[in-house]
Amino acid sequence: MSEQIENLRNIGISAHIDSGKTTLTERILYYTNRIFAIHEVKGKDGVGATMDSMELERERGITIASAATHCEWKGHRINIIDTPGHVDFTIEVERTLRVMEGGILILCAVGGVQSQSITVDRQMNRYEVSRIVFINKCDRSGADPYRVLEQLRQKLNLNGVLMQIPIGLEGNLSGVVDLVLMKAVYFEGDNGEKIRVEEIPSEMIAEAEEKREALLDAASMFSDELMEAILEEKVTEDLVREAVRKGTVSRELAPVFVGSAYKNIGVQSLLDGVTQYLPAPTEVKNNAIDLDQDGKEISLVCDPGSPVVALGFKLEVTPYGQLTYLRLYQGSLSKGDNLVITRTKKKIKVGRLVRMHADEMEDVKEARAGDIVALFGIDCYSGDTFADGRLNYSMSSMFVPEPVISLTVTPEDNKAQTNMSKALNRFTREDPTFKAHVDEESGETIISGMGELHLEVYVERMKREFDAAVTTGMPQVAYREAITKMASFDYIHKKQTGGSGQFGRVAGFVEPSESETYEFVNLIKGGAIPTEFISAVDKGFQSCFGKGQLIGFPILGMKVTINDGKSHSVDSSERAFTTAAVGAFRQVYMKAKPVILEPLMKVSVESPSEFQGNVMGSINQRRGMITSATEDGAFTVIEAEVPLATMFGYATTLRSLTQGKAEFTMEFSTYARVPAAISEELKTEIRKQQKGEGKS
Ligand SMILES: Nc1nc2c(ncn2[C@@H]2O[C@H](COP(=O)(O)OP(=O)(O)OP(=O)(O)O)[C@@H](O)[C@H]2O)c(=O)[nH]1
Ligand SMILES: [Mg+2]
Repeated sequence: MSEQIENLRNIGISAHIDSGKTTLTERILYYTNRIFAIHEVKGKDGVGATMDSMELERERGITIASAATHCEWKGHRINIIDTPGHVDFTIEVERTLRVMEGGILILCAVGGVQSQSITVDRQMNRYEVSRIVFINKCDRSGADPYRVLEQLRQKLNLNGVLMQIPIGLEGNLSGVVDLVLMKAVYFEGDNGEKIRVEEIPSEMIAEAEEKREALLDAASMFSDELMEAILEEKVTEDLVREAVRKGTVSRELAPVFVGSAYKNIGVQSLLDGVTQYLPAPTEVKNNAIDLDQDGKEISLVCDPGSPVVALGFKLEVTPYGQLTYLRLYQGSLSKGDNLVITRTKKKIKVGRLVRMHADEMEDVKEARAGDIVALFGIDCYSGDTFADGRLNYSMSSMFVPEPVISLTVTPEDNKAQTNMSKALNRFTREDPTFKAHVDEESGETIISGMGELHLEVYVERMKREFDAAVTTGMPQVAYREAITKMASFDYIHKKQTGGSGQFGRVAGFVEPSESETYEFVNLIKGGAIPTEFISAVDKGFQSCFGKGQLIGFPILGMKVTINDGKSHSVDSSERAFTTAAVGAFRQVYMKAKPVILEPLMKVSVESPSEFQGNVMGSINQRRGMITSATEDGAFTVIEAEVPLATMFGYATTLRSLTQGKAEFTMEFSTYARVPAAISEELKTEIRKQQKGEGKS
């Protein structure tokens, strides 16, 4: 097989929950001879799909951690990462799409564009990922790929164009018509491995011609040659493919394939699509910033001969050492090479270099620009840039959402305590959206993350993989505080205890700010506070932001301006000014009328229309605001914004309200002010809790 970069494809497989990502990947591995039998997600044989290798994944039939593999198809090498659909594990999608130039966006032929399809599409846009679309589950009753295509255009604003149409639908799905070849393709044998190409069934010819025309129309926008050929009726297969490829690589066109992964229909055509239309690593732009040139942006050159630049996008801590997934942007890597981690300037030696196949490692001697590999036994953080010692380059990392929910975990005995620390150490290293800390006042360990499922999975893994018996408290919402008014401060810190004393005065004002973070403005003139102490003042204020005085939660969006102060030639010090700032903060904060903010979640419920009333009622009860309700056949999709605090246990409620026939997803939308009435209750409740914790 050719090792040329032009024949390499890096693809992420992303989609809404349960749309068939892992099932599709299993087929891909089978047809490319990476595995020799197909096992289903939650299949009767109990083996489970290759990519869902974690015990919990197999039991629950969901993907939790993304997994990488690679295969060969018609002279191309394809690196694949299968990602989870549950939004609680969204960081896995984020870091995958950060490093892949191509993606397969799967849509369910029945569900169409669902809430997570929209999220994933947004992530693909964020990292400029070229995509092809697979409309899966065309075998299910209610399948309607044409409706899904319409949604793709309307809801995702993608220029979707059918490359194929299905032959039969639902139970009668038997193959696809390839609109480039204008042939019918059937997938036969026990596992759809035998491909039979035939003339298009006569009753489908008219439809196929109409759809091909639409394809040619769309493709010709990207090729004058094709446009001419259409006029002269001299269209060739190559001309069409080249045009579609151009449109796909520039992300102006999204070729759409149809089929059923489960029934083994259409997967090989999709693989052809991956190699034919998605970009090679050389065809996309990637940048780094040069820290030696004031952060100037540098275009990386996907060339094995250039000095190495690579991004560590995912970590796994194994009992034998850390596994670091790397995307190599330029240069070549071999065992024994030296690299430098830009953040720490630490020099590392490449020991074991491996390629991943789900949970297995395959040693390789060398990796080249464009490739995805893993290093073994290197100590670093997720998002670190690795470079040849001659370069001081850093690559922008990925977007990491903040946790919205937390939970106390209490080990049952000393052994559990030790094991829990080990587990938390590992999980927080691997997953930047999962955090753990010990509360200073109560001494309890608190874990926080993206949702109930996220935390539940880690607690379960602590028990299973680390033998850490723990009990958990009630889930707690990650509230925030924010001030609503401008207020001024003027605070003197003075202390005289023998020897040299402490003195510092800071004056200024605080005000609400648009930006979510802490802002500090220095308007001191004439050295009222000497320059060398300004950063100490800044530090003092900043240290207060983690804990507001209202309910003890972090503060969002506050600007601190200092405009006056005083120092003492002997008694002033950095420490004195930091303490003064903390005092000033305490003096001013409540005057600035703080309020409580709570996370609002974007909730999407898909339910049979007959239960629409029940679902809406349940959302209203939860202080939710319904933003839309769309009836689509027998199903209704209800979108709403609901406070996270009211959503605990919603899965159970929804099940009982809809006879288990509805599903919902939820993701963080924004922070919003808690209504006054509830705010009072909440204050009392949280204070009570904090006191209670203090005692225990
Ligand atoms: N009828 C039908 N079922 C399918 C098809 N593809 C997948 N499924 C089923 O849908 C369910 C979910 O499949 P998965 O492959 O786990 O879906 P996923 O997208 O990987 O799910 P997550 O990783 O948890 O988001 C399984 O029960 C599959 O057997 C298909 O083409 N047709
Ligand atoms: Mg999966």
